[in-house]
Amino acid sequence: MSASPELDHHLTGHGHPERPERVVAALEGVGAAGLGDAVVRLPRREATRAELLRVHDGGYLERLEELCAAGGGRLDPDTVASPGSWPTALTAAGGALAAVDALAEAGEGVALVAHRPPGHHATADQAMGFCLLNNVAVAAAALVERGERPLIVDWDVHHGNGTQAIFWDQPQVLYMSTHQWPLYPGTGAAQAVGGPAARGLTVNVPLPPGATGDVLRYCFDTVLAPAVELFRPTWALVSAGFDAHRADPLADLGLSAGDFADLARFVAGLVPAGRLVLVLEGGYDLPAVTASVGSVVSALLGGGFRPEKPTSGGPGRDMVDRARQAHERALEAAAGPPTGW
Ligand code: OKP
Ligand code: ZN
Repeated sequence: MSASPELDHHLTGHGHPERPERVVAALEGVGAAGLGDAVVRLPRREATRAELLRVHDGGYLERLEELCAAGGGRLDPDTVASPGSWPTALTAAGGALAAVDALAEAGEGVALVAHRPPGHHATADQAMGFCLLNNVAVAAAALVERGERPLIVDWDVHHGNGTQAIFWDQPQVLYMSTHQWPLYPGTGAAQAVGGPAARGLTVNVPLPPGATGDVLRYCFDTVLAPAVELFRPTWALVSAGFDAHRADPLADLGLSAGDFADLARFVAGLVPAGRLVLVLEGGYDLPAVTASVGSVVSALLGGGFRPEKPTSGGPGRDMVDRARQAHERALEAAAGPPTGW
């Protein structure tokens, strides 16, 4: 696990949902799972400039660092930087890198990266949607550099437009997102399937308000699993937002902590043991974050913490079917499988 709430100096201002207490809530979940010595805390480290440059524009990094050094400021209507945001963001991206390194070294285990700010809306050269640096993309790019083929599963309730844009035409990365539709940021239509060199390696599954865990499980079974069978990822990274939880104040999906546990176990089964990293994205109801993180780590490490039952009965299977059809058409239309398939 990588987390350092005591060194979190990214201040978003009174009333902002993306607040330091979120990481404390996530850590409480790990504690509630009662796994004891099975959980180790990785040493904190910052991402280097070279590691960030694999996905971010150099000029953007300089502007962001300077803005923070000059006292901070507003980057978009709901994205702010404070003086401490730069080192805190470097530590969040560094946490994702440290998790990859630690698992590669150990050859076993799973990693949870619980830092802020989140990352999946950050593009190569733009902060937005509470995100400054794209933590999961930085980790995926490090894996690609090592010749790996990462799968990114983004179950945050918002579409990860930044991650999608960064790997849009990159045949070594498979990106799949489930997200409420319509909702911020407005990207992630099922018809968005990747660039010419990576057609079908972006998989978007927009879902209606009220969708429950069974709809997500159906999606993972019928859309994610077939894509994974073709792509054969060597690692899995999860953009693990917990704002698809039914209690979240920013969105209207109907998941429970138990659903996130099921999804995590499903993703773990898609890659070899010791190759799964969960990176915290959103999640704004603190008790829901605690219950969800606790359930996920417990499910992955064989504990019995399961405070909320899985859910079912909500709408959205038809949208899953449509997304699967869009993905199948993308593969048929590609003039042959792109490199990487
Ligand atoms: C970040 B993450 C527009 C509201 C925009 C931004 C939400 C960012 C979510 N009027 N809100 O994906 O959880
Ligand atoms: Zn979100």
